[in-house]
Amino acid sequence: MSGTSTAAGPRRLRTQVAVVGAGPAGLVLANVLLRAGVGVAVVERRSRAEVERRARAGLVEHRVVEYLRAHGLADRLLAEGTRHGWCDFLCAGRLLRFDYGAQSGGIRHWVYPQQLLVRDLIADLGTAGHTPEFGLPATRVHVDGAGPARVECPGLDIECDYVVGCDGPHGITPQALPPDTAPRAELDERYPYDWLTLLAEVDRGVPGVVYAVHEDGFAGVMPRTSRIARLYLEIPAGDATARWTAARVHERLRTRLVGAGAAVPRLGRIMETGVLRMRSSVRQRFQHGRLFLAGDAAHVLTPSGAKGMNLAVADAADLADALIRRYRDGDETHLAGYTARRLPEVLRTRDLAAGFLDLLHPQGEHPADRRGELARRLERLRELAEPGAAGAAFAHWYVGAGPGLPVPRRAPHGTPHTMQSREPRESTP
Ligand code: RFL
Repeated sequence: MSGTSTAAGPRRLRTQVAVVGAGPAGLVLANVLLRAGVGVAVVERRSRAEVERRARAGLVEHRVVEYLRAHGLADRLLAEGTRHGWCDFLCAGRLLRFDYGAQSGGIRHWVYPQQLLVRDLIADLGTAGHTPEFGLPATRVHVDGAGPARVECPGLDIECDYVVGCDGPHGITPQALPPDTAPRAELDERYPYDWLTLLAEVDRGVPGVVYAVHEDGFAGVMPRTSRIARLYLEIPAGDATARWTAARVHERLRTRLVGAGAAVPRLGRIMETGVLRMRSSVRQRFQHGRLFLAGDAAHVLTPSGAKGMNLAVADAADLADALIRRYRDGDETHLAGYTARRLPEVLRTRDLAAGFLDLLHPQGEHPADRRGELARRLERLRELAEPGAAGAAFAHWYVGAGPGLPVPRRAPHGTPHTMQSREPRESTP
């Protein structure tokens, strides 16, 4: 597929499903649809190099890994990722080890950086002959009226049966939904916490996630690779990144982490710094006619539960199943029920992530007030870390031990059902 315009106007392409955005949601959806014989075209506004180095998530749920494995999309993740089953809580000078792998009955999640998963999924699409079109932003989406749906890009018009918006909250597709799908006020929440987020080289691998609940503010250390970790530091509301020099970051991390005795790695080069202003936002509906939203385009959560990427893949899995049923059986009821199936899980995840976020931040304007609250936080963290109902429930949620994601039915001979494939077809008017 090429996005070059001609003197005669934009080139046209006809396919079954147009996917806007090559993040985890769009790439999983495209791979699964193609494997089932559904025609797909993916457009992505960033370059391939940019997409493949966009470091964000790192914890991949058990059910997501199983889903990717079932589709032959997890080979490198399984070979190079690591399974994780515990984290440390630091609070009031105490270290509590939470063995959530044991509390979930032996199920663990995986550490594998998002940009590596994205790289693998792009390579898988390439092997199938469907490399996304990079550097090509969708500029308009038409889903109303008779005739095929359309995605407009500079120099290219895609005609399709369905458009799936996987372009994040600031993409073009959320804007194409009517106002009554926008998040209600109570589902569009700004939490009173700002985190500095850093990607840094470390002198040794981080063996498990560390959550430090400290009167000076929250700090977190997340494993990524043997030489790289993601770090979070709560900072005063509205504080700018520029005020956080490497020296100040090191000093704050030492105060919040080392004091409680956790084995914290020595930081080397800081590769990336940003500020996350904690918020969550969930749309009322994730669909309108022939347009469906998946992942961050439909809902943004705080990173406290490490669920954004996992939900994005879960949305993609649900939509892939519904679209495959539509093309295989001509049955549109599953597509119609997409929001009704996905919204409850998204809302539950939002609430659990927000509750966990609150737990990590003792309230109070001054360190002395927050110090007074640490004993209560320690009690609640202990409830989680010690074997019991609260810990088991959290553990199951955290590792993604719930019901598996829908894997399309297989034909009797063991290969996925295929349906009449309509490969992208290009024409120049
Ligand atoms: P993405 O990954 O943002 O991909 C959207 C893609 O759409 C493209 N795009 C367009 N393409 C064409 N035309 C247009 N008009 C377009 N507009 C945008 C963009 O360039 C982009 O490539 O969305 P997706 O696929 O929904 O995936 C969501 C996840 O990326 C996100 O939820 C997670 O990264 C959240 N998150 C975490 N999730 C986890 O499950 N586990 C974690 O441990 C975790 N840690 C994190 C995180 C997010 C973070 N940040 C930076 C917000 C840690 C951090 C620091």
